[in-house]
Amino acid sequence: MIVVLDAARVKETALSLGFDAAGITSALPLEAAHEKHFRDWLAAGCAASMEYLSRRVEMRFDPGRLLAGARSVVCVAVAYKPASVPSRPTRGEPCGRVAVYGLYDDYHVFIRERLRRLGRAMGGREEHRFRACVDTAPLAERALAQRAGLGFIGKNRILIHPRFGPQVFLGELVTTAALEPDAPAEGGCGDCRLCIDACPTGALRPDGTLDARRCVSYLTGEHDGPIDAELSGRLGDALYRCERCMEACPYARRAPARTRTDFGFHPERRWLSLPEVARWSPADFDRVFAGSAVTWTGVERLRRNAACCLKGSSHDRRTPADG
Ligand code: B12
Repeated sequence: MIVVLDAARVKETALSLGFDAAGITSALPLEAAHEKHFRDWLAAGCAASMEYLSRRVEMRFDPGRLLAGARSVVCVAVAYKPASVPSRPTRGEPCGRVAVYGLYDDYHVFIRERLRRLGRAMGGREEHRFRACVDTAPLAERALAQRAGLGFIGKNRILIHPRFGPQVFLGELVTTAALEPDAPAEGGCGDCRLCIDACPTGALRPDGTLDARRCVSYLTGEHDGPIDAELSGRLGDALYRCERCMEACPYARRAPARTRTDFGFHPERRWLSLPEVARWSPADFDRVFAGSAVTWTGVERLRRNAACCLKGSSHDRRTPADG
Protein backbone atom coordinates (compact mmCIF):
# COMPACT_ATOMS: atom_id res chain seq x y z
CA MET A 1 0.00 0.00 0.00
CA ILE A 2 1.30 3.47 -0.91
CA VAL A 3 1.42 5.96 1.97
CA VAL A 4 0.31 9.33 0.61
CA LEU A 5 1.05 12.29 2.86
CA ASP A 6 0.59 16.02 2.61
CA ALA A 7 3.94 17.44 1.47
CA ALA A 8 3.29 20.86 3.04
CA ARG A 9 2.70 19.26 6.44
CA VAL A 10 5.85 17.17 6.17
CA LYS A 11 7.91 20.32 5.45
CA GLU A 12 6.23 22.22 8.31
CA THR A 13 7.02 19.34 10.65
CA ALA A 14 10.65 19.39 9.47
CA LEU A 15 10.91 23.10 10.30
CA SER A 16 9.29 22.60 13.69
CA LEU A 17 11.85 19.88 14.49
CA GLY A 18 14.76 22.31 14.08
CA PHE A 19 15.59 22.33 10.36
CA ASP A 20 15.87 25.72 8.67
CA ALA A 21 14.72 24.62 5.22
CA ALA A 22 13.09 21.57 3.70
CA GLY A 23 12.23 20.53 0.16
CA ILE A 24 10.96 17.40 -1.52
CA THR A 25 12.08 15.51 -4.60
CA SER A 26 11.11 12.14 -6.01
CA ALA A 27 13.30 9.09 -5.40
CA LEU A 28 13.85 8.67 -9.14
CA PRO A 29 17.51 8.49 -10.26
CA LEU A 30 19.36 11.74 -10.90
CA GLU A 31 20.18 12.73 -14.48
CA ALA A 32 22.91 10.53 -15.97
CA ALA A 33 25.17 13.60 -16.35
CA HIS A 34 25.71 13.60 -12.55
CA GLU A 35 27.08 10.09 -12.49
CA LYS A 36 29.26 10.86 -15.51
CA HIS A 37 30.67 13.97 -13.84
CA PHE A 38 31.35 11.99 -10.67
CA ARG A 39 33.05 9.09 -12.47
CA ASP A 40 35.21 11.49 -14.52
CA TRP A 41 36.17 13.26 -11.28
CA LEU A 42 37.18 9.96 -9.68
CA ALA A 43 39.09 8.87 -12.79
CA ALA A 44 41.03 12.15 -12.79
CA GLY A 45 42.23 11.38 -9.25
CA CYS A 46 40.41 14.41 -7.77
CA ALA A 47 39.06 12.33 -4.86
CA ALA A 48 42.63 11.91 -3.52
CA SER A 49 42.67 9.08 -0.97
CA MET A 50 38.90 9.13 -0.25
CA GLU A 51 38.42 5.58 -1.55
CA TYR A 52 34.98 5.25 0.02
CA LEU A 53 33.70 7.54 -2.74
CA SER A 54 34.37 4.93 -5.42
CA ARG A 55 32.25 2.30 -3.66
CA ARG A 56 28.58 1.81 -4.57
CA VAL A 57 28.66 4.62 -7.14
CA GLU A 58 25.31 3.66 -8.79
CA MET A 59 23.58 3.93 -5.41
CA ARG A 60 24.79 7.54 -5.03
CA PHE A 61 22.60 8.66 -7.92
CA ASP A 62 19.60 6.43 -7.30
CA PRO A 63 17.94 6.79 -3.86
CA GLY A 64 15.71 3.81 -4.72
CA ARG A 65 18.77 1.58 -4.32
CA LEU A 66 19.30 2.85 -0.79
CA LEU A 67 15.79 1.92 0.35
CA ALA A 68 13.64 -0.61 -1.48
CA GLY A 69 10.32 0.94 -2.47
CA ALA A 70 11.53 4.54 -1.95
CA ARG A 71 9.25 7.11 -3.59
CA SER A 72 10.39 10.46 -2.21
CA VAL A 73 13.34 12.20 -0.62
CA VAL A 74 12.80 14.96 1.94
CA CYS A 75 15.91 17.16 1.78
CA VAL A 76 16.66 19.33 4.80
CA ALA A 77 19.18 22.02 5.64
CA VAL A 78 20.57 23.34 8.93
CA ALA A 79 21.89 26.90 8.60
CA TYR A 80 25.08 27.45 10.60
CA LYS A 81 26.43 30.94 9.98
CA PRO A 82 27.30 32.08 13.53
CA ALA A 83 26.42 35.52 14.88
CA SER A 84 30.10 36.10 15.59
CA VAL A 85 33.36 34.25 16.08
CA PRO A 86 36.23 35.41 18.29
CA SER A 87 38.97 37.41 16.53
CA ARG A 88 42.45 35.99 16.40
CA PRO A 89 44.29 36.69 19.70
CA THR A 90 46.90 39.37 19.12
CA ARG A 91 49.24 38.23 21.89
CA GLY A 92 50.69 34.99 23.11
CA GLU A 93 51.65 31.87 21.23
CA PRO A 94 50.90 31.47 17.52
CA CYS A 95 47.36 30.23 17.02
CA GLY A 96 45.66 27.96 14.51
CA ARG A 97 42.14 28.44 13.22
CA VAL A 98 39.36 25.85 13.53
CA ALA A 99 36.75 26.23 10.76
CA VAL A 100 33.28 27.25 11.95
CA TYR A 101 32.16 23.76 10.92
CA GLY A 102 34.18 22.38 13.87
CA LEU A 103 32.82 24.83 16.44
CA TYR A 104 29.40 23.19 16.53
CA ASP A 105 28.33 19.89 18.03
CA ASP A 106 28.57 17.07 15.50
CA TYR A 107 26.01 17.89 12.81
CA HIS A 108 25.71 14.22 11.85
CA VAL A 109 24.21 13.43 15.25
CA PHE A 110 22.00 16.54 15.30
CA ILE A 111 20.58 15.98 11.80
CA ARG A 112 20.19 12.18 11.95
CA GLU A 113 18.30 12.30 15.23
CA ARG A 114 15.87 14.94 13.91
CA LEU A 115 15.40 13.14 10.60
CA ARG A 116 14.42 10.00 12.49
CA ARG A 117 11.89 12.00 14.49
CA LEU A 118 10.53 13.34 11.22
CA GLY A 119 10.30 9.81 9.80
CA ARG A 120 8.42 8.62 12.87
CA ALA A 121 6.10 11.65 12.75
CA MET A 122 5.28 10.79 9.14
CA GLY A 123 3.69 7.50 9.85
CA GLY A 124 4.96 4.80 12.09
CA ARG A 125 2.62 2.46 10.23
CA GLU A 126 4.25 -0.77 9.15
CA GLU A 127 4.05 0.12 5.47
CA HIS A 128 5.90 3.43 5.88
CA ARG A 129 9.65 2.91 5.83
CA PHE A 130 12.39 5.51 5.76
CA ARG A 131 16.15 5.94 5.92
CA ALA A 132 17.84 8.96 7.45
CA CYS A 133 21.03 10.06 5.64
CA VAL A 134 23.62 12.66 6.45
CA ASP A 135 27.04 12.75 4.82
CA THR A 136 28.09 9.12 5.14
CA ALA A 137 25.42 7.42 2.99
CA PRO A 138 26.37 6.96 -0.68
CA LEU A 139 24.02 9.70 -1.85
CA ALA A 140 24.69 12.79 -4.00
CA GLU A 141 23.33 15.11 -1.35
CA ARG A 142 23.88 18.43 -3.07
CA ALA A 143 22.42 17.30 -6.38
CA LEU A 144 19.31 15.97 -4.60
CA ALA A 145 18.95 19.13 -2.54
CA GLN A 146 19.14 21.18 -5.74
CA ARG A 147 16.43 19.02 -7.30
CA ALA A 148 14.33 19.46 -4.14
CA GLY A 149 14.50 23.23 -4.58
CA LEU A 150 16.84 24.04 -1.67
CA GLY A 151 19.43 25.97 -3.68
CA PHE A 152 21.96 25.84 -6.48
CA ILE A 153 25.46 24.34 -6.56
CA GLY A 154 27.98 27.18 -6.73
CA LYS A 155 31.44 27.44 -8.21
CA ASN A 156 32.74 26.57 -4.74
CA ARG A 157 30.93 23.19 -5.21
CA ILE A 158 28.68 24.02 -2.24
CA LEU A 159 24.90 24.06 -2.27
CA ILE A 160 23.98 27.72 -1.82
CA HIS A 161 20.58 28.38 -0.29
CA PRO A 162 19.17 31.69 -1.61
CA ARG A 163 18.56 32.97 1.94
CA PHE A 164 20.91 31.01 4.20
CA GLY A 165 23.83 30.98 1.76
CA PRO A 166 26.49 28.26 1.58
CA GLN A 167 26.76 27.66 5.34
CA VAL A 168 24.12 24.94 5.45
CA PHE A 169 24.51 21.30 6.40
CA LEU A 170 22.38 18.88 4.41
CA GLY A 171 20.43 15.75 5.31
CA GLU A 172 17.86 13.53 3.59
CA LEU A 173 14.98 11.33 4.60
CA VAL A 174 14.55 8.72 1.89
CA THR A 175 10.98 7.50 2.32
CA THR A 176 8.45 5.11 0.86
CA ALA A 177 5.79 7.83 1.17
CA ALA A 178 4.58 9.43 -2.04
CA LEU A 179 4.97 13.21 -1.65
CA GLU A 180 4.34 16.05 -4.07
CA PRO A 181 7.84 17.16 -5.23
CA ASP A 182 9.07 20.76 -5.25
CA ALA A 183 10.41 22.40 -8.39
CA PRO A 184 14.21 22.21 -8.75
CA ALA A 185 16.08 25.34 -7.67
CA GLU A 186 17.35 27.69 -10.30
CA GLY A 187 20.14 30.22 -10.07
CA GLY A 188 23.86 30.26 -10.35
CA CYS A 189 26.98 32.28 -9.72
CA GLY A 190 26.95 34.25 -12.96
CA ASP A 191 30.29 35.92 -13.57
CA CYS A 192 31.27 35.88 -9.89
CA ARG A 193 34.48 33.97 -9.16
CA LEU A 194 35.32 35.31 -5.70
CA CYS A 195 35.52 31.76 -4.27
CA ILE A 196 37.92 30.59 -6.97
CA ASP A 197 40.18 33.57 -6.29
CA ALA A 198 39.97 33.08 -2.50
CA CYS A 199 41.13 29.45 -2.55
CA PRO A 200 44.70 29.48 -1.19
CA THR A 201 45.80 26.40 -3.10
CA GLY A 202 44.00 26.65 -6.45
CA ALA A 203 41.83 23.61 -5.61
CA LEU A 204 38.76 25.14 -7.27
CA ARG A 205 39.30 24.92 -10.96
CA PRO A 206 37.71 27.34 -13.40
CA ASP A 207 36.16 24.31 -15.19
CA GLY A 208 33.86 23.85 -12.17
CA THR A 209 35.60 20.93 -10.47
CA LEU A 210 37.27 20.73 -7.10
CA ASP A 211 40.59 18.93 -6.88
CA ALA A 212 40.52 17.48 -3.38
CA ARG A 213 44.26 16.76 -3.61
CA ARG A 214 44.80 20.50 -3.27
CA CYS A 215 41.83 21.39 -1.01
CA VAL A 216 42.87 22.60 2.46
CA SER A 217 39.73 21.05 3.92
CA TYR A 218 40.77 17.64 2.60
CA LEU A 219 44.45 18.06 3.47
CA THR A 220 43.82 19.08 7.09
CA GLY A 221 40.70 16.96 7.68
CA GLU A 222 41.05 13.69 5.78
CA HIS A 223 44.56 13.24 4.41
CA ASP A 224 46.93 10.89 6.24
CA GLY A 225 50.68 11.24 6.37
CA PRO A 226 52.84 14.24 5.54
CA ILE A 227 51.41 17.12 3.51
CA ASP A 228 53.31 17.94 0.34
CA ALA A 229 55.71 20.83 1.07
CA GLU A 230 54.31 23.10 -1.66
CA LEU A 231 50.77 22.82 -0.23
CA SER A 232 51.74 22.73 3.40
CA GLY A 233 53.37 26.15 2.96
CA ARG A 234 49.99 27.51 1.86
CA LEU A 235 47.93 26.32 4.83
CA GLY A 236 48.43 29.61 6.65
CA ASP A 237 46.70 29.22 10.02
CA ALA A 238 44.31 26.42 8.91
CA LEU A 239 44.53 24.00 11.82
CA TYR A 240 41.28 22.24 10.94
CA ARG A 241 39.54 22.49 7.56
CA CYS A 242 38.94 25.66 5.57
CA GLU A 243 36.03 27.88 4.64
CA ARG A 244 37.66 30.54 2.52
CA CYS A 245 35.59 29.63 -0.56
CA MET A 246 32.42 30.00 1.51
CA GLU A 247 33.42 33.16 3.34
CA ALA A 248 34.18 34.84 0.00
CA CYS A 249 30.68 34.08 -1.33
CA PRO A 250 28.38 37.13 -1.50
CA TYR A 251 25.48 34.89 -0.37
CA ALA A 252 27.39 34.12 2.85
CA ARG A 253 27.79 37.80 3.64
CA ARG A 254 24.07 38.45 3.17
CA ALA A 255 22.86 35.36 5.09
CA PRO A 256 21.27 35.77 8.53
CA ALA A 257 23.16 34.37 11.51
CA ARG A 258 21.85 31.29 13.29
CA THR A 259 19.70 32.38 16.21
CA ARG A 260 18.36 29.02 17.39
CA THR A 261 20.31 27.69 20.36
CA ASP A 262 19.43 24.01 19.93
CA PHE A 263 22.66 23.17 18.04
CA GLY A 264 25.57 23.52 20.49
CA PHE A 265 28.15 26.14 19.46
CA HIS A 266 31.61 26.35 21.09
CA PRO A 267 33.40 29.54 19.98
CA GLU A 268 36.25 28.91 22.43
CA ARG A 269 37.54 26.27 20.01
CA ARG A 270 38.14 28.84 17.26
CA TRP A 271 41.79 29.72 18.05
CA LEU A 272 44.06 27.11 19.57
CA SER A 273 47.70 27.43 20.55
CA LEU A 274 49.74 25.71 17.84
CA PRO A 275 52.64 24.65 20.10
CA GLU A 276 50.12 23.10 22.52
CA VAL A 277 48.15 21.24 19.83
CA ALA A 278 51.43 19.94 18.35
CA ARG A 279 52.03 18.20 21.73
CA TRP A 280 48.45 17.09 22.43
CA SER A 281 47.66 13.66 23.84
CA PRO A 282 44.42 11.90 22.84
CA ALA A 283 42.99 13.00 26.19
CA ASP A 284 43.79 16.68 25.45
CA PHE A 285 42.06 16.31 22.10
CA ASP A 286 38.95 14.74 23.65
CA ARG A 287 38.78 17.45 26.31
CA VAL A 288 38.41 20.12 23.61
CA PHE A 289 36.56 18.29 20.84
CA ALA A 290 34.37 15.58 22.42
CA GLY A 291 30.99 15.56 20.68
CA SER A 292 32.17 17.52 17.62
CA ALA A 293 32.72 16.46 14.00
CA VAL A 294 36.45 17.10 14.55
CA THR A 295 36.65 13.70 16.31
CA TRP A 296 36.34 12.14 12.82
CA THR A 297 39.69 13.71 11.97
CA GLY A 298 41.50 12.66 15.14
CA VAL A 299 44.41 13.91 17.20
CA GLU A 300 47.22 12.70 14.92
CA ARG A 301 46.12 14.74 11.91
CA LEU A 302 45.56 17.77 14.13
CA ARG A 303 49.09 17.47 15.59
CA ARG A 304 50.50 17.22 12.06
CA ASN A 305 48.48 20.28 10.97
CA ALA A 306 49.75 22.28 13.96
CA ALA A 307 53.34 21.41 13.03
CA CYS A 308 52.71 22.48 9.39
CA CYS A 309 51.16 25.81 10.46
CA LEU A 310 54.06 26.46 12.82
CA LYS A 311 56.58 25.73 10.10
CA GLY A 312 54.72 28.01 7.70
CA SER A 313 54.46 30.84 10.25
CA SER A 314 58.20 30.69 10.97
CA HIS A 315 58.77 31.20 7.22
CA ASP A 316 56.30 34.04 6.91
CA ARG A 317 55.69 36.28 9.89
CA ARG A 318 53.52 38.57 7.77
CA THR A 319 50.35 36.41 7.96
CA PRO A 320 47.44 38.90 8.12
CA ALA A 321 45.79 39.16 11.53
CA ASP A 322 42.28 38.56 10.22
CA GLY A 323 39.49 37.27 12.39
C1 B12 B 1 33.73 14.03 -0.31
C2 B12 B 1 33.22 15.27 0.40
C3 B12 B 1 34.12 16.30 0.64
C4 B12 B 1 35.51 16.33 0.02
C5 B12 B 1 35.36 16.74 -1.47
C6 B12 B 1 34.49 18.02 -1.64
C7 B12 B 1 33.73 18.12 -2.94
N1 B12 B 1 33.40 19.35 -3.29
O1 B12 B 1 33.40 17.14 -3.58
C8 B12 B 1 36.25 17.36 0.92
C9 B12 B 1 36.97 16.62 2.05
C10 B12 B 1 37.25 18.26 0.22
C11 B12 B 1 35.06 18.12 1.50
C12 B12 B 1 35.16 19.39 2.01
C13 B12 B 1 34.08 20.11 2.49
N2 B12 B 1 32.86 19.66 2.74
CO1 B12 B 1 32.23 17.91 2.17
N3 B12 B 1 31.41 16.31 1.55
C14 B12 B 1 31.86 15.35 0.80
C15 B12 B 1 30.74 14.33 0.50
C16 B12 B 1 30.92 13.13 1.45
C17 B12 B 1 30.67 13.85 -0.96
C18 B12 B 1 30.79 14.99 -2.00
C19 B12 B 1 30.90 14.49 -3.41
O2 B12 B 1 30.12 13.65 -3.82
N4 B12 B 1 31.84 14.99 -4.18
C20 B12 B 1 32.02 14.58 -5.54
C21 B12 B 1 32.09 15.74 -6.54
C22 B12 B 1 32.27 15.20 -7.94
O3 B12 B 1 30.90 16.50 -6.43
P1 B12 B 1 30.59 17.85 -7.29
O4 B12 B 1 31.85 18.44 -7.79
O5 B12 B 1 29.67 18.77 -6.53
O6 B12 B 1 29.72 17.28 -8.49
C23 B12 B 1 28.41 16.80 -8.27
C24 B12 B 1 27.32 17.78 -8.71
O7 B12 B 1 27.67 19.11 -8.42
C25 B12 B 1 27.15 17.46 -10.17
N5 B12 B 1 27.87 18.26 -11.16
C26 B12 B 1 29.02 18.95 -11.05
N6 B12 B 1 29.32 19.51 -12.22
C27 B12 B 1 28.34 19.15 -13.07
C28 B12 B 1 28.17 19.45 -14.40
C29 B12 B 1 27.02 18.95 -15.03
C30 B12 B 1 26.85 19.24 -16.45
C31 B12 B 1 26.06 18.17 -14.32
C32 B12 B 1 24.83 17.68 -14.93
C33 B12 B 1 26.29 17.86 -12.98
C34 B12 B 1 27.42 18.36 -12.38
O8 B12 B 1 27.59 16.13 -10.36
C35 B12 B 1 28.26 15.64 -9.20
C36 B12 B 1 27.44 14.52 -8.62
O9 B12 B 1 26.16 14.94 -8.28
C37 B12 B 1 29.47 15.19 0.85
C38 B12 B 1 28.29 14.39 1.44
C39 B12 B 1 27.54 13.64 0.36
N7 B12 B 1 27.29 12.38 0.61
O10 B12 B 1 27.19 14.21 -0.67
C40 B12 B 1 30.03 16.23 1.86
C41 B12 B 1 29.47 17.66 1.78
C42 B12 B 1 29.49 18.06 0.33
N8 B12 B 1 30.48 18.44 2.48
C43 B12 B 1 30.01 19.45 3.12
C44 B12 B 1 30.79 20.44 3.77
C45 B12 B 1 30.06 21.36 4.74
C46 B12 B 1 32.14 20.58 3.49
C47 B12 B 1 33.08 21.72 3.89
C48 B12 B 1 32.46 23.11 3.88
C49 B12 B 1 33.67 21.43 5.29
C50 B12 B 1 34.69 22.45 5.75
N9 B12 B 1 34.31 23.46 6.49
O11 B12 B 1 35.83 22.35 5.40
C51 B12 B 1 34.20 21.58 2.82
C52 B12 B 1 33.87 22.40 1.56
C53 B12 B 1 34.85 22.16 0.42
C54 B12 B 1 34.21 22.44 -0.94
N10 B12 B 1 34.42 23.63 -1.47
O12 B12 B 1 33.52 21.56 -1.50
C55 B12 B 1 28.51 19.51 3.02
C56 B12 B 1 28.14 20.62 2.03
C57 B12 B 1 26.84 21.32 2.35
C58 B12 B 1 26.47 22.25 1.22
N11 B12 B 1 25.87 23.36 1.57
O13 B12 B 1 26.71 21.96 0.06
C59 B12 B 1 28.15 18.05 2.53
C60 B12 B 1 26.93 17.94 1.61
C61 B12 B 1 27.92 17.23 3.83
C62 B12 B 1 26.57 17.54 4.47
N12 B12 B 1 25.76 16.52 4.69
O14 B12 B 1 26.23 18.64 4.81
N13 B12 B 1 33.91 17.41 1.41
